[in-house]
Amino acid sequence: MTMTTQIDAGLVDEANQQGAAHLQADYDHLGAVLARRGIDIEAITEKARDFAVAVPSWGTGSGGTRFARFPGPGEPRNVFEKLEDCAVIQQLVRCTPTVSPHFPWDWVDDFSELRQHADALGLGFDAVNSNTFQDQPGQPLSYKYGSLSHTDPAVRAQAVAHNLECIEWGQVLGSSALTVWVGDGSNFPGQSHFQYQLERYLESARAIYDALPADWDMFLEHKMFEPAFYSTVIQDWGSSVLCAMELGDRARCLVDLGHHAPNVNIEMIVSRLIQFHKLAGFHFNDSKYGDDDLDSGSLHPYQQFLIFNELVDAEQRGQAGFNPAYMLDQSHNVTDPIESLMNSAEEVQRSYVKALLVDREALYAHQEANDAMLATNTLKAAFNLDVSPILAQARVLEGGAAQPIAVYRASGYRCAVDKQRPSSGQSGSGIV
Ligand code: LRH
Ligand code: MN
Repeated sequence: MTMTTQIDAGLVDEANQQGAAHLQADYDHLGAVLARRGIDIEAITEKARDFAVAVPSWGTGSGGTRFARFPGPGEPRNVFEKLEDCAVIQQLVRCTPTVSPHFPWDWVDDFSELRQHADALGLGFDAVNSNTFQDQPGQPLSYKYGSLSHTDPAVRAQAVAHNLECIEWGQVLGSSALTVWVGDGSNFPGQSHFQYQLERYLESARAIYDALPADWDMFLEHKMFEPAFYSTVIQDWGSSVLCAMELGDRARCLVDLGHHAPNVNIEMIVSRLIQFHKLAGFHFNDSKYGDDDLDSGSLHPYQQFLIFNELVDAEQRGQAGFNPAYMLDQSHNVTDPIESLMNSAEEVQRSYVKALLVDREALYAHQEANDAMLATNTLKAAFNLDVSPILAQARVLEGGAAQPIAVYRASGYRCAVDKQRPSSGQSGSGIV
């Protein structure tokens, strides 16, 4: 089936042609630098071409906060249009072949039709996300006081039933994992009994786990706070890994970078989860204060690199049970979501490629010798390299754009969809 492209392929080729000589010069220069370090740039570029990170369907619209949401032009009005925007991202950056859907935001009455639409756009589906943190119109029981851990067994049963439905819809889409994030918690000391609440959560999570198809995994997503502001049932990786161990091998922990207190050593959490075969994957984003859902690598590129340093180390050590799912989870309040998602996918790919350039033998030797200075400088020697030529070359070799944002802007795609998609005019507030 020929894949429908959203942007005129001629425009992409023309732009790549214009920059080809400069890209080749930069690529050859970087190749010479890497060769001096005994690294074959072609081998690294091959790895970059295989790298993939999923796009969150909910990231294609303008995001907002509890104060306000300012819709941008040409917002997608349904999941079909969200997929068309995801296809633009994939056409230009070539490292986002899958989309992570969120239900019921992406609910449709015919999921095989949705799958066909994605197939035609050359897209697949990554982990599906359930939602028991909002009440839907006509929903019998409210999640105001929680969902999987609610004191009322009827509310818990309703939340479990929703998760089982998400699995059914995900199976039609060809997904093989369910991400479960619950906002359950409390706002006052004494409001909840911590142990009883977690026991109720585990009883519900068990019911979901036992209903998983044989080839499916369950991703538990921890979060320090919000919407609960005193305690959260799955508040940190400790609570998450204890529950994942309690449930079984196919329950693992998803690390959303923004769900940790400032300055938490996330790369060490990642190392722990890898060691105990409990790393599910990531929701990449960046943050300065809370769960800001800012663009990946926009504030803490070194932390993101250090996380990939742990991931590449595990990959190269052939760590058992290591196959993390990489996904973005961001809220685009002031930028064009397509531009932010393209940029963020590249920044995550950049962290991976830089981590591939770490001289691990030298690093291990410095660690064994307790030579802290040379050990940390071995990491910096990789991080300080500008790998942009490798990322651009990988995109061009995969049929994408050397300069995605420049081509996207030249295409006028946003103006075109703005005409096709009359705005809802609803500003309102909230993340989507
Ligand atoms: C919670 C979260 C979760 C999603 C939601 C959109 O903060 O990170 O992954 O369900 O954002
Ligand atoms: Mn998340």
